[in-house]
Amino acid sequence: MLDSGLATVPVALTIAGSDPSGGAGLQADLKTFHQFGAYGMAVPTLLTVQNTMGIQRVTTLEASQVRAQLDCATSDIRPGAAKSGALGSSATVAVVAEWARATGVPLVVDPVLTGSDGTGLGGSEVARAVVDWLLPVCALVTPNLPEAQVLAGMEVKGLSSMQEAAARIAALGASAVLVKGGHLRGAPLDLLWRNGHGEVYRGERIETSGTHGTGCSYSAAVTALVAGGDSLEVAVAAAKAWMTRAIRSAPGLGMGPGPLNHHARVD
Ligand code: PXL
Repeated sequence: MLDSGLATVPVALTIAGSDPSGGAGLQADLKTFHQFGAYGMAVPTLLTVQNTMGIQRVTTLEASQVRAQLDCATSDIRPGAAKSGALGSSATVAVVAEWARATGVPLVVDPVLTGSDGTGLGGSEVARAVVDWLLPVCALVTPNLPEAQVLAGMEVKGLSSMQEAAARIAALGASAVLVKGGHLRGAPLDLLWRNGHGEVYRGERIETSGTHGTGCSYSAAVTALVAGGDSLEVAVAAAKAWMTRAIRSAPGLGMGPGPLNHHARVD
């Protein structure tokens, strides 16, 4: 049946890499979409061989294969919002940027320049392409602190430098910037920057090693909520509250830094 455009459920799409251990990448995104009540779609860009102890191998799909998946799936079912994760090549970054521009689907960009174990997921050429092509078309970019430092070209170590970095990243073309302060000492705070104005979201520090896939899941939660019609401000607040619960109740799986609890309650 043709998509009537009168979907009764929010539809969210992830364009990301596969983590067969299920804690990060598109597997984490789909679990998060589901938990937030969205119908999830997933276009893989690369396949990793990994578990909680690290990434052993990365196989990047052809950009033309990613384009064909995107066109085929989304010309049938149009997502209300999409997110991108690890894209693997500058050619795939170009495909995703072109798709977002042509369709107008709001795109949340997780830059995945440095992850909890970002080995082999990007590189400077991919990072350049994300800045040049993806930031200008995105609805939101969600760098962690090390990524904000790379994107803004400055040291970031507290709220005032987070604000400065967010303004610089917005000047690169991003409509909105969520700088995630999880790498700060003390209580983590995140900064949502848009229209020259910042909103601070405070969280609590949880001492745990169960943080595999936090970046993926956070941006996926925001994407699911935006797909359902929430504003970025509301989406970030609800996503952050869920992240805190999901990290606190991490199931303790695996021998390395384990996944969070995707079943955690949504407000
Ligand atoms: O968190 C960054 C990330 C993104 N995508 C995939 C990953 C990871 C980190 O492990 O595996 C597929």
